[in-house]
Amino acid sequence: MISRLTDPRLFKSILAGFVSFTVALLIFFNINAILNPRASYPASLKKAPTILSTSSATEEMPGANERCSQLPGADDVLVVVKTGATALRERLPVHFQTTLQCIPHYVIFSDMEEEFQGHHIHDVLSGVSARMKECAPEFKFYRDLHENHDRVTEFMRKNAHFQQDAWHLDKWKFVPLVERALLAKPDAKWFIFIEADTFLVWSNLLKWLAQLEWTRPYFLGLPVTMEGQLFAYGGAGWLLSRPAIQRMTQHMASQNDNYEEFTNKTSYGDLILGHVLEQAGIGLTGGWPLIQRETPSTMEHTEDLWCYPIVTFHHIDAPDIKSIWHLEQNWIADALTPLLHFDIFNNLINPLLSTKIDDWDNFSDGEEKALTADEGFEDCKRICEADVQCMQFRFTPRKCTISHSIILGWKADSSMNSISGWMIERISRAKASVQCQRERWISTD
Ligand SMILES: *[C@@H]1O[C@H](CO)[C@@H](O)[C@H](O)[C@H]1NC(C)=O
Ligand SMILES: CC(=O)N[C@H]1CO[C@H](CO)[C@@H](O)[C@@H]1O
Repeated sequence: MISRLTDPRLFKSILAGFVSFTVALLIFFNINAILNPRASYPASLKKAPTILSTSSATEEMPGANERCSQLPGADDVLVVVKTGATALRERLPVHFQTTLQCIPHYVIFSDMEEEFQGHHIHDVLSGVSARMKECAPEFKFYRDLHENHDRVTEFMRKNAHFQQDAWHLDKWKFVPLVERALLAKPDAKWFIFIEADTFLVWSNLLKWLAQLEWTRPYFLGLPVTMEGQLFAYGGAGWLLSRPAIQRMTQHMASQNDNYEEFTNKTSYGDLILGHVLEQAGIGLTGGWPLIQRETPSTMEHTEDLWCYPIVTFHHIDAPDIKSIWHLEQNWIADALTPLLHFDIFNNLINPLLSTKIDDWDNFSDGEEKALTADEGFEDCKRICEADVQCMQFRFTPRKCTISHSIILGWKADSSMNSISGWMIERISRAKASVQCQRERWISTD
């Protein structure tokens, strides 16, 4: 049951180039999202279908299950949301309507102090040294933002690069975030750090933490290595126990200038934090597959994940947050078992799969087979049928891509002539054979 798991594919796939590509996409599409609020989310991510898209967007949000705010252990956890003034207008409201309703102790840190929809937002950068605020190039944006604090939306309209600038500034938040979190709730046993596009399955988090010994210095997250540094991928969410933060702040006490200089030279905030924690003697414990950097639509659903609970998703938009949250609320109403990867698959993804969907793409790293100009969708399907493990396939002219894992994927531009199909019977058989006698958790000893 108890195993130390990391996902080896992640180490391969998360290359600096990929990260910067993702960042560029995020930057580009967020500008659209803010300038055009009706297209409520980055189009790149929204090429992925909204799960349960059949339920109308105008539907009233059902209330929280009354159990959700009284779950055992909730008082021992502080949820720390990291965001920025140029992102929170778009992203925070759905969290107020959903998960944050269930969480008794949370704090929101941003790059500017303000009141937003009745919530106090803290400026996590207020304590960065005056010296760095003067000389580090990222703080020009901070100064501009603060000069425009009464009209942020207008400021964003006038500054084409604001998303990029906001992202560059973000790296300065990670270390102060941890220090400020401890000050915000010194008696918390656990601190979980998420972003405004992270979805947290609160009921599962509490069940997970109940199994870990909080008195030990824990750093849990999704392991990534870049520039030789192991760290927890930020957007997927990461956790620290109180002793870990205490050890880090003691270590930092005499070294703050050094770490500010390190931050000044380093591009990624999550990498910076991983470095600081490592220097303080705190190792990272892998939390995959509980902690995910994908959405239900873009992740690979494989049978070996199905008996694991799910704790976070990343890159998630408001409609998907509502769908998963709704499922979680129904779940905790009558189930004592945690919400598993299987339940996400079974309730949100499986109903959307079909033997054939036109103009649909898979987002899969499958195996590619060349086809002749005469061969079509049916030929691609036969290739999949011939491989007993094949779960889905995608036909594009002269190419057939097959995959052993199940990924919903997204709508493809019709110019791509992309047609996807799933092996519905194989998937049903796989589902029927699942027996999660006891859910599997990532434990750390
Ligand atoms: C911070 O980095 C900038 C260049 O990005 C440099 O000009 C500045 O001197 C650095 N400041 C310190 C204190 O290292
Ligand atoms: C949109 C997208 O990423 N589609 C991918 C589906 O799978 C093939 C094969 O791996 C990729 O090349 C496509 O990019």
